[in-house]
Amino acid sequence: MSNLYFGFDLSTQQLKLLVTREDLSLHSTYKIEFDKDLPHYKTNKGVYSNESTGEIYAPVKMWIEALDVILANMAQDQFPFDKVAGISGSGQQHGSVYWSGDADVILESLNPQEKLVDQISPKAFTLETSPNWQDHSTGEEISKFESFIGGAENLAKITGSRAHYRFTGPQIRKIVKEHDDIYHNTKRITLVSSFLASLLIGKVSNTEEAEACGMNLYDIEKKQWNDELLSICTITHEKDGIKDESIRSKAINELKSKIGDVVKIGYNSLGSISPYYIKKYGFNPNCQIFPFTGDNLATILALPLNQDEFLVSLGTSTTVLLVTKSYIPSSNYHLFIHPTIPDAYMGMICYCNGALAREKVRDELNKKHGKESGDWSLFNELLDKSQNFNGDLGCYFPLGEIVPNAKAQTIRAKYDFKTGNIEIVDKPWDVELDVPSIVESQALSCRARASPMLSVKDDELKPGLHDLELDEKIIKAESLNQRPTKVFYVGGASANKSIVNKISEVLGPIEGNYRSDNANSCAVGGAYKAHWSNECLKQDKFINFHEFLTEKFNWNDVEKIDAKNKWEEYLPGLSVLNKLEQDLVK
Ligand code: XUL
Repeated sequence: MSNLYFGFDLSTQQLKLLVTREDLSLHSTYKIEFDKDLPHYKTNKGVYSNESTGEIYAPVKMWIEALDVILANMAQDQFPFDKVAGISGSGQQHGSVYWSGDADVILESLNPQEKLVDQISPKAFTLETSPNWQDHSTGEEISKFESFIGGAENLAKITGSRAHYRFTGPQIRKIVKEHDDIYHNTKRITLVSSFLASLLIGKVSNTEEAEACGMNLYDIEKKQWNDELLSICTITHEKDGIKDESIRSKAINELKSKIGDVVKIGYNSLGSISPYYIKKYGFNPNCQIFPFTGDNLATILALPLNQDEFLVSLGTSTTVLLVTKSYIPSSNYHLFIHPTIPDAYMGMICYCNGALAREKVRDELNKKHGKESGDWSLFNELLDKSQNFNGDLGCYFPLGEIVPNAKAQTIRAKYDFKTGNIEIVDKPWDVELDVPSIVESQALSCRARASPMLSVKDDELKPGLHDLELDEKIIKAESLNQRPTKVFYVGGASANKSIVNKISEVLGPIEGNYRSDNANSCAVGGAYKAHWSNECLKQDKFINFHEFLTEKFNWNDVEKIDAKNKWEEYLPGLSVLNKLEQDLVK
């Protein structure tokens, strides 16, 4: 039997483990759903929430128990643990875990006769919960991060992102503010991904470099922690009123020792699997644990995603991920260092209003026509019929939106093809018009906002194309003139052919659109990362990740979408989007 590779995915609602073979084929999948399989933690969708403060957090103990249970289930299936050559994986991004001074000793001396959870928790932690990426309680902290460092744009320039509630730096600052004692008693702080890696190597692991970009603390270009941001994080910045330089540098050094050095991008292993798992489950002592990364970062490793290609995840929210070689940061999106390609970055745009907003239109349509609310047939029929762009667009935000940063609202506009005029339509129009309009508007927003991350190939500007101003930032016509080479669709709504077809027409990639059925892409990405790293170690050289994946990738796993390319037809839509967004209530 060939080597096997593990890809873990510690996400909000479950711990998933996917096992792949040498030819990248799937060997098996295991999962523990927190609410259902570990009901004694009484989580709701994997978390606890405090509505009055906006706090959302998860019990760390539950994650350890999930690892116990998943491995025990595999042992029951007589899983061939001795064949596992490498393990990697990912965690929900930004969440942090607070380890006590006892953690390393506890992790190093685990007794295989006992469960992990009883030995590790609570003694190895100073805080029993981990702030979750859905948390909204750090309003004060994010405003300090941005204003002290010279604005959102400057923070994005240094760290790849403006300040966000969920980012680890602002979350740590809140803990320093509210629980100074807990903070000082904390020996190490890891992210969720490095927490899971720590359990497997039997010592507290440093954080992987791509994942460190989700903290608002790491200087991407200088490839080091940014001291000024560390001082903001520890409430010792000059603008916090701390004049004494020695207090500041002491605080910066204290935080540096807690967060540790980052694990630079590469194929090196964090270490072999801890003896606990060798003795308890029969893992091979040579099984290597490779750095764990963030879930979005692992997702791009599941497909042979090249520069200028988009991965559009159509989940509850819409997320656009792409690989770019140019570091052009903006407060409109996120940039992370690429987890396996040293000179590349991952761009990410997150929208709140994805599936939910489309479902709202679908339900109104069905109500009008006496159809059942969850039925997509009429919505899809109208979408398929809408052959040409008719100039109607809207912003459909049943929830407050991240990009553009705006309150919950719906506004619509019409484009006059004869005069070029754009008119904001005050009253709702027929819901039938909303069907193409919502999908086209969502796609145009992705297209406009992702365009600065594309490389400039075509310098002949299309007529009628000019600069846009979105989110108080200029997007140059030269960027808007570019289109992606390929687009891959994943996530729940990617199963809806009509929606994918329409988005494909608007995005208009040069080499076509593909759909992947794989609902486990971040776990797959983790397994591929382990496999690639192990291969590099074996050959003792850096193998190009993209070539590695392209060579082995089974293109039968993705479906080619047969959509028309209407990129050019939608050029006027960019101006309509611009006008609409200027009219939004912020
Ligand atoms: C990304 C983010 C979410 C989590 C989900 O910035 O916060 O996508 O990673 O697990």
